[in-house]
Amino acid sequence: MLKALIFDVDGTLAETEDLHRQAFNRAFAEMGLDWHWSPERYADLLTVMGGKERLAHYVATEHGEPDAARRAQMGEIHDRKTHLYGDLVTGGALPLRPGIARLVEEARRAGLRLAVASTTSRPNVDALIAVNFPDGDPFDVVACGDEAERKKPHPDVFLLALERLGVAASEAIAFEDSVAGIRSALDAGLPVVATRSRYTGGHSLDGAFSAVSDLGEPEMPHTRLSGTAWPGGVVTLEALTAWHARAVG
Ligand code: XBP
Ligand code: MG
Repeated sequence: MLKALIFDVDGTLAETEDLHRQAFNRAFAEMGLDWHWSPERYADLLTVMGGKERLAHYVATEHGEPDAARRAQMGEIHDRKTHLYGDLVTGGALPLRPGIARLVEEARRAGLRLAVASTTSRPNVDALIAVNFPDGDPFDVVACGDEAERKKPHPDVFLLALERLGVAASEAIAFEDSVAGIRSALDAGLPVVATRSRYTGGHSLDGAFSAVSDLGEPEMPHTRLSGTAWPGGVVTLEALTAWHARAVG
């Protein structure tokens, strides 16, 4: 039986990555660094999951192995970036992606358990949820990158979400936007619906049983990319439940 839905955050609940990029650039500027990540550069850097890890990769490849002072500065940059990201999100510039609010509400009404499993830091998830779910946080469980042993593409954060939900992987469906995220969910034993996002245009969505442009709305159907198609171009709880009964039993 389908008992839970588990959503990735960045690129799945909302197109957040460009706000992360802008927040990094603002933090660099505040610290007097002439570093700047263009959208193209950021798309490349997104092959590294985790903002701290992404920054470390950038510094090591562009500015040489960091010394102690630089490492300390990188910690300050990421803390400041998290703060600036929160300001940008709270500034209200970030709606949920098509179909997210609708499917969350359908699932909540049907008594399913809801979780997020993200690489990002907890304050970022809290800010996004507070702005986009003003009537109250609909998620029973939040599992974030800093709480898991290893970040995506390892399955740890999805396994943590399943553990906290108290459901088996065979009783849940995951939603993801990136190749690393899909791998993470699959390795946790979860079936995956992939919704390609702005920064994952070049990512393989292989392994997802269904890949679509987004979850769709009755008045704005999605584009099917591969795998399972959804009636009217809309991923509904009813259709997910029917798929799960057929495919998982
Ligand atoms: C995607 C990520 C995150 C964000 C930045 O997360 O890789 O690291 O880019 O957030 P998701 P932090 O799994 O939700 O797609 O700087 O807080 O790491
Ligand atoms: Mg993502």
